[in-house]
Amino acid sequence: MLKPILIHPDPRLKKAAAPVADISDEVRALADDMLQTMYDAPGIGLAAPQVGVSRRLIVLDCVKEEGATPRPLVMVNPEVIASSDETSTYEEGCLSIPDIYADVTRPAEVEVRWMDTDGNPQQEVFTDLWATCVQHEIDHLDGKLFIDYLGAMKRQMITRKMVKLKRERAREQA
Ligand code: GNR
Ligand code: NI
Repeated sequence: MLKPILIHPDPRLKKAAAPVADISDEVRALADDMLQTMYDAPGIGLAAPQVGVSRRLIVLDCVKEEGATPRPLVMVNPEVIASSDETSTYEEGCLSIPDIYADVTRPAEVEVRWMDTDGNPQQEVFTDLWATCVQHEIDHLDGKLFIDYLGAMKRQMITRKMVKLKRERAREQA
């Protein structure tokens, strides 16, 4: 089932999410809905707070080449346990901030620990777009958006644009 994606500014996107206490069928169903919503958007990642659920759950699939085998990853309670000193800069976007893109510099490699939907602990080193995306998603769990890395002026300009977009969308709804 597709879930509506919250658009910035929204207090639910600014709140730190609580850990998932136990991996239930409800959590697995939410992860399935999030993957479907992410692919439909289309996006390469999605965090539970973006669909209004304040829990530490993210999904991602950064395989981009047309025809390549997809790699859907579901991470419960993900944590960055190590980051490289080397950084990389990517032009980031966010499904909660549509049609806005900006360069963000982050550690080039991160080691992430998480729980899969079978309750098994997992750990992996991510590089390139995967590293950027997993850090972007974990930021969502801490109530942080990529525009928080930009200067105050740029951020304010983007926020104003989003307020306008939301107003227009609300008007279309009515
Ligand atoms: O679809 C997305 N693309 C993207 C591009 C560069 C860096 C991060 C991302 S994540 C984003 C989907 C999203 O908003 N996830 O929270
Ligand atoms: Ni995002």
